[in-house]
Amino acid sequence: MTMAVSPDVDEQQAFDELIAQDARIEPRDWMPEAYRKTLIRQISQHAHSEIIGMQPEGNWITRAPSLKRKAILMAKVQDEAGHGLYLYSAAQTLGITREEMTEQLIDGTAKYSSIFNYPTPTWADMGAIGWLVDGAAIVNQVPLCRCSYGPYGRAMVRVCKEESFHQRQGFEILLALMQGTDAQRAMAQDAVDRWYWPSLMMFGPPDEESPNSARSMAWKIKRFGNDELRQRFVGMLVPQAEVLGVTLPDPELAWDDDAQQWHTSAIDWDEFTEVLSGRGPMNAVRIQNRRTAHEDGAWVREAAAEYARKQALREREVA
Ligand code: FAQ
Repeated sequence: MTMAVSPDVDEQQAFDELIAQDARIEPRDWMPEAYRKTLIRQISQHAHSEIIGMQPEGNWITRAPSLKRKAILMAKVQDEAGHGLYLYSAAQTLGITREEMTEQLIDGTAKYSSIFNYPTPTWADMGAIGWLVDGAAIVNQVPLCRCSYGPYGRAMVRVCKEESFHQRQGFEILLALMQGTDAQRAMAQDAVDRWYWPSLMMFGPPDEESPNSARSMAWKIKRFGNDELRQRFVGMLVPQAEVLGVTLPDPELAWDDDAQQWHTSAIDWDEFTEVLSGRGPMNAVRIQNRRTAHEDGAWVREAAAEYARKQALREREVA
């Protein structure tokens, strides 16, 4: 006599096999509810980060020092809007609507990257964001191109190509400033001093305090832990800082040959917790701006819905 196998057991087994084979899970495949929830959480937070991330640089579009710099900065900020839209679309394939995600962002309940809650008082901040923030984003996101969930992994391929251009443009802004006057060099160093530690926090809490890492790695959503990626990032920055002639603001930073890793000073995780709790320097401004933009765009959504309604009516009349 054969035992009846519940469909869920078969489905779970098929899912586990796909993960074990490093194959992709696609939107119509069965997936455990917790896998779906984790992906919605991570992808929507990532999308919100891109959208909120337009604000610190958007602040400098009208004040870029030349037409060329302005055109480049506009293109970069537009790319960020594009990344947000791919990512919202990827999250939508998991059953959440764009409206729900937007609501969570503007009512302040959704998380987005801590890094975008810091101000951008000088032009050198555009260089530091490109070099450090996009640099961290690349180190974090290249492994996500191999994420087990198809739509997210595929979106990441294009996003990473664009982040790579973003990082180079930031590096080049800093290089130009470092080759300039004393005041320009000081401005570049000051921006690096302000963005360095927050960029290390982008990778998330230390592994032993990261509640999601182990499961996300077992599901092959994340491929590496937060600390390993943070280490890789520091290793990438050290030689680049030398080329730029800037100093990374960590007197203890050194290669530890025994541990085969970078030794750094302690990261101020209290600051990270404060920013995540909504008490960073710019949290309130970022959300308020996003809410205002959403309200100002209401007429566009209404017009589009009305157009779609009329089109559907016309099609029904023709049929
Ligand atoms: N900020 O258990 P884990 C960019 C939260 S895009 C805020 O380690 P997980 C492009 C985390 O959500 C930057 N929250 O979590 C650009 C979780 O909270 P929850 C965004 C953070 O998911 C450049 C809790 O802490 N990139 O820069 C942060 O396994 C320039 C516990 O953490 C992505 O989103 C943080 N830094 O690992 C745009 C990449 N870190 O949800 C404009 C995709 C952690 O349980 C200009 N995401 N949290 O309540 C990821 O790789 C992961 O989600 C991590 C966190 C690594 C961020």
